[in-house]
Amino acid sequence: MTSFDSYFLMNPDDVKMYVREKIAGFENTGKLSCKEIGDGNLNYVFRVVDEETGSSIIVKQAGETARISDDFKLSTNRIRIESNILKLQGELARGLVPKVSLYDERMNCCVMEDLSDHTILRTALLEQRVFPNLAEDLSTFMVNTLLLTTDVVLEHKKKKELVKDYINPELCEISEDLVYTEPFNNCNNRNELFPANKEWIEKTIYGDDRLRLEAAKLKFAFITNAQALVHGDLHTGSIFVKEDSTKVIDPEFAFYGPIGYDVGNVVANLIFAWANFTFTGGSNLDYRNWLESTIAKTVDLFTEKFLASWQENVTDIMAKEKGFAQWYLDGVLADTAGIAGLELTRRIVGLAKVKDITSISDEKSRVQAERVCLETAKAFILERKSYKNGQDFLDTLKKVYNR
Ligand code: SR1
Ligand code: MG
Repeated sequence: MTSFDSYFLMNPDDVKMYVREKIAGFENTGKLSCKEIGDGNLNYVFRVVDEETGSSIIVKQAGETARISDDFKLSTNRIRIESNILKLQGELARGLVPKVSLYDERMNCCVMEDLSDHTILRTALLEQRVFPNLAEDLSTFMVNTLLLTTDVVLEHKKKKELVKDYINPELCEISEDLVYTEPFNNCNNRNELFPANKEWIEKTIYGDDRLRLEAAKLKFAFITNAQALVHGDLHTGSIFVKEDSTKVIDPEFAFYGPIGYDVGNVVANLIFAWANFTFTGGSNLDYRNWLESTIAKTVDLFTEKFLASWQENVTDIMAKEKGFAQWYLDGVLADTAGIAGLELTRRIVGLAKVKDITSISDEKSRVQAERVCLETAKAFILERKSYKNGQDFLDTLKKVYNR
């Protein structure tokens, strides 16, 4: 009989036993099936189905290294962070994250709602599917989980407690390396440049002193600006969608960091979907129009809801000074632009790629897609203080594309 009293990495048979032992409703069932379905870079995700009733559940377990590479030795504590923050985000942004039913600190796993009736947003966008509520849902998720965890809203000692609870040094180090460092100098030899773009990237990215200086400034803001409890990895692979529902998953990179880290990741990854559409000869104009308006609307609705929530929820007396909300928001939008630029850069230059770009099979088209994303990224990083609304982001993208 397997004991779940001390940690080991489970296989699907272990997970079936685990679920029978731990989860009410699954104890006496005659037939369970279990499959590892994870496609993320870090953890193992098992889907367990009761074949008699059709009920299903997800078990997510952390290994001591990253799933994609044993190079990354990681604390299994990330599952505690993920379980806790999903509960908190579930309170702040109702209906927009999966429900967690169990966190097991010995087995370093958690059990949560199965969202198999949803699709990963990145996959759905590559299929050119439209989700009318996406900008509404993502902007609500970001405003509620971000502004409401800042110290302009929370009592300051409570906020500092949260900063302590969500210290996440190893996963932050991954972002410090993969997002803020390696794409600008290949210092750890982990970058992978598309061969036909190698020389161009070496000159345009590694060879640009001004760009590297701005990336350095953004890096130390990421490390020191404990502004809000950010998701920390809010790309389109961390979002599940179906027609009338959006669920944000995988917050294991959560920590107290800049609000723009989440907003910038969303913007950049929607731009990757745009690049895929544009450079694979996409002709569905309804989809393109929806995608472009979603990029702009996500920023604009974020801004609108942020200012409305500010009026309603801010408690700090100095934060209520006239002009302070707009000054704070301008900083968030500048970070959003800078971080969107960093994300666009690192997913093309660095280790962790995105399918939107790697699946472009025609060499010339992929070269062009990468160059448009990287030139857009540079403008976002270098001119970040000039981005004030969603159209500003689209204008840069279109200007670069039409050059
Ligand atoms: C070693 S982890 C590589 C990337 O996958 C995660 O989803 C994060 O984006 C991280 O940077
Ligand atoms: Mg993930």
